[in-house]
Amino acid sequence: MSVIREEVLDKYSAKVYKNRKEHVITVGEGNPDVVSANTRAIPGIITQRGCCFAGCKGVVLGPIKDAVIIVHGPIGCAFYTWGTRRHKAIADERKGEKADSYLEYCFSTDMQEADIVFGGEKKLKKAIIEAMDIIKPKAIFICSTCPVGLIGDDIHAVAKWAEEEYGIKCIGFSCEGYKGVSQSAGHHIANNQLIRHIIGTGDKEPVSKYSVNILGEYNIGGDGWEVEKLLKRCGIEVISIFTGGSSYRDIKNAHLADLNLVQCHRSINYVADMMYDKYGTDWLKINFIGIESCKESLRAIGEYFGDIELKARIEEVIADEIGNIFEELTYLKSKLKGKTAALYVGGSRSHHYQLLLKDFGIRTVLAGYEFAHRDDYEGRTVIPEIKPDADTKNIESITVEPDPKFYKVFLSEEQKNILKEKGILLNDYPGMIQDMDEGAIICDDLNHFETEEFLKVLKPDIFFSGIKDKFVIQKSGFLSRQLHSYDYSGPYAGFTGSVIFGNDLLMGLSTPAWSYIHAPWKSNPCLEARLEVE
Ligand code: CFN
Ligand code: HCA
Repeated sequence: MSVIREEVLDKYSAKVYKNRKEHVITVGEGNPDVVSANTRAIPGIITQRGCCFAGCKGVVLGPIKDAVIIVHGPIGCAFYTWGTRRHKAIADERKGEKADSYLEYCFSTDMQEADIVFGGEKKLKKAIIEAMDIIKPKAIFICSTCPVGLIGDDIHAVAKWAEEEYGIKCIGFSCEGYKGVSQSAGHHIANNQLIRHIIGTGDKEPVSKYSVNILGEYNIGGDGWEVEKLLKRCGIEVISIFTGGSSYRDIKNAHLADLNLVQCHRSINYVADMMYDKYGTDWLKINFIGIESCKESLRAIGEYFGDIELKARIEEVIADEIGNIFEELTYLKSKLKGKTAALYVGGSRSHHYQLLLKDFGIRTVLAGYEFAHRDDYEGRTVIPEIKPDADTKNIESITVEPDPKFYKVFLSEEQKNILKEKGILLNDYPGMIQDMDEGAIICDDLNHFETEEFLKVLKPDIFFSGIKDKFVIQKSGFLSRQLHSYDYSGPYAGFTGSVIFGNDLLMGLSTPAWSYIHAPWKSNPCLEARLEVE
């Protein structure tokens, strides 16, 4: 049993210890390594997680720029999901239509006590009438907060009324904060409504030979624009991005793309699976965070389409992008090599960013997710072509998740090779564990106490996380970078983004501010006094 793990957990009561020990593992100590995940956080433990509403409204729907999102509930829920996530967008100037991006606005019914007692549907209708009077959007989304579920307001009936009254798209999202155990439930609810009401309703055919959607890219700090630029350089058309910087009108046409590229699997795998089911659209797990990852992802797309010209173009783009950053990259590597890092983010970045850190020679000593599921830690293989009772019988000990449409399994490398040799399409989704060194710690649903304790024992050079713990970390004398908001920097995706990331780290590590971390009067006297004795 890992000494480090025990050093941190052993301060807990027996009951809490029993729970937390399932969520904290040392890589290489289990066979196979298993992490308990996606379970309810212990009340009062000061988890970093958010709620279902945050996952639906804030994460998946929030970046859609031309939909008015009305938060039906108290004003705080609307305010705290407004503008903090840095999902960027610019208004489109389309022929004959006005520019439309409403991300700067915050729409809410601002429910008061009387609405809770007598019902808030009237107020919601009023908010829609106002939005139609002032803005006239093509789509309105209504997101429920906790009290709405408790008093039973029927947001779906109001949405239906709005569609009939105004001839627009109006969709209700029953994403009350208390549902599920984290943001993750909200992702699922948003995904379901997108496929039910929007995807497939457009008819704008792609113009290029190869077209894709980018799923799970939210354009934080402009990441999505960076990826889109790369793909365009290779001659690949991007039909829609889910949902960074995207518009309701683009998402309508998603079903017309040839392929879905999945960046953040956690938040959007449901759309990928459902689109495969409904439209037969294949999906590829890619990752545009990290230099090696970018190369691999572009090459995988080339392989998927299998066109020699496309593959050659991709190689040219890679060579050119590397050429542009080579000098700076070499310098940054020489400065950052050998540092250690800890990462604690939502549901995919703790993994993706380890790969970028590896590009700079930075080793990860601790990583965890707020709300990921076991497959995000342990990996997943999707075999869309076969059913559970097919050819795989001769492959021993495979675990099958109950899913009627997809055959989701955890497979060893050997097992995968057997299937590949049979010509079966495997969609591999490697988990975080596979990319971590033996002896590194994985901690699911890390809390404030564990953050402070791990800092003391592991002493990483950099701790990547979010706003809730940033200042605790920094005041403890460790560099903290926010991997959610990028601390107002970015983009970090793509080749150029990698260099911006490296520069931000170097700047943070070498600031003279670290020399002021200890109070000067603790080591040197600040006041001088002379005692005169007569
Ligand atoms: S942009 Fe994404 S990449 S969508 Fe998800 S799992 Fe959150 S908002 Mo914060 S930064 Fe984070 Fe991921 Fe996917 Fe962001 S790691 S917690 S819900 N996330
Ligand atoms: C959320 C959004 C968040 C919070 C970031 C943070 C984001 O979980 O509701 O805690 O710093 O990226 O904005 O993850």
